[in-house]
Amino acid sequence: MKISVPGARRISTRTATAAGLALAGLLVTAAPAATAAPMAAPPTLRSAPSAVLAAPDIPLANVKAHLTQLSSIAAANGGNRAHGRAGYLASVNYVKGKLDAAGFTTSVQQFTSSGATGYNLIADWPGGDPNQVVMSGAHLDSVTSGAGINDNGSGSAATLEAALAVSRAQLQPAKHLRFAWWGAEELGLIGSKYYVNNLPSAERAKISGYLNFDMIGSPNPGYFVYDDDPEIEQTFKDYYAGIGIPTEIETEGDGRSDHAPFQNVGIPVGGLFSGADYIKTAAQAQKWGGTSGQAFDRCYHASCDTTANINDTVLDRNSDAIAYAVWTLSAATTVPPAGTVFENLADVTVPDNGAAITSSVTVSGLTGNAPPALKVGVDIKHTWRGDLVIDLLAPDGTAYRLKNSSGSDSADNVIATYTVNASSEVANGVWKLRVQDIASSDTGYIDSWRLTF
Ligand code: DTR
Ligand code: CA
Ligand code: ZN
Ligand code: ZN
Repeated sequence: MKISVPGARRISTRTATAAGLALAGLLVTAAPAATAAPMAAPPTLRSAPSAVLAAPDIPLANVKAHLTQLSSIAAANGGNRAHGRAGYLASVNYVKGKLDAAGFTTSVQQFTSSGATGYNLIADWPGGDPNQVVMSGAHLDSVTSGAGINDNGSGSAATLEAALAVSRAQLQPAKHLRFAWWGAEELGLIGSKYYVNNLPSAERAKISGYLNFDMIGSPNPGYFVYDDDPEIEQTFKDYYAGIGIPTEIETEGDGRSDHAPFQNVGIPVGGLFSGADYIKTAAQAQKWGGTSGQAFDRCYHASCDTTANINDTVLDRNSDAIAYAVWTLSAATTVPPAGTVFENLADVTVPDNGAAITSSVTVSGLTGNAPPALKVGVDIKHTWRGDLVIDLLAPDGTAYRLKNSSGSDSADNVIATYTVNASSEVANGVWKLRVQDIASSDTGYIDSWRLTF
């Protein structure tokens, strides 16, 4: 489809291939006064899911510091963190304190089980679509025989650190993030059952997925992914494929941890597991290392489930996988059709050693946020390009630096394509290219520039 707009060069349809899909994108141009002709919706074949805002690496040291704290709490409270014992409530208060300090909205839900008061800790990260809640959880209680560092300090600490990473990043995901630490899992999923049973159906319907992390640091580790919701499963598999670690489907877990109550009411679930009392096979030892013929965790539900009962590598990898899943699953799911281009062909003079000027492009007809790899093509004719500072301004005014000045760069012209992670920006709106010449005696102008979504 050719679109010509007064004052602009004829435009040919751009055909972009994305992940083997040929999507006929559209090149829409806007001369200064013109507004692009209404754009026929480009084919909306679902291209390969775009990458998402890069999740951070979760520092293993931070996760282990939480484990040390949980270990100390157990030591100071009769040697465990079990339901109904002082060590459990102390664990809740530790985790809650970290979350409150990080800006989460926390609440403690009480329930009674086996004659003792139990506690669920729920933490909401402000923002995101309240009708699309991505929830992550781990049981915080141990058995009475020990400190429960792998079962389930590992899941609790990694989930806590992922939440703190959200705060450090001041993440503004499209979907709402909620985190939970469950009580009395060891008595039969009591806390998570209580939460789900007391969640109104309208609130349940808002949970787009629940991710469960119970035993993710096992000393003789396996890399198991829950095989429940396909999208969640694939998300975890993508992460591990990205770091070259083979995974297996988790087969012993249905009903055996806190994802079960969510699954039982139709909420999509997923999660990670590094193994408990089952025995690692020779084939598993071949691909994962460790010891065949030995349990994944020989201290399962035993007093030796201490800070020494952790494999750092699996804990680190699983912690990073949690962050990846939280970032990925909470990102905007509507991405503009690949290959849609908006362009401004008007020449704009750049004042020599003067004020910055801008050239605008009005983006419309797209949905959701801009992609994490927004292409910004610039064509600036200017002698001694080292004079130039170039920024992209999003519709909300956020500036993304494309090029710094460089006194030594005496070459002419800036004809380049920059990639900007604009996934936190709404796609539609007036985007601007800002150019400033910060040194005298060389001059030039913006010839054209474009955005490719
Ligand atoms: N029931 C969990 C340990 C456990 C055993 N199998 C699985 C499978 C998936 C997650 C957890 C587990 C506990 O003792 O806390
Ligand atoms: Ca890490
Ligand atoms: Zn257990
Ligand atoms: Zn557990």
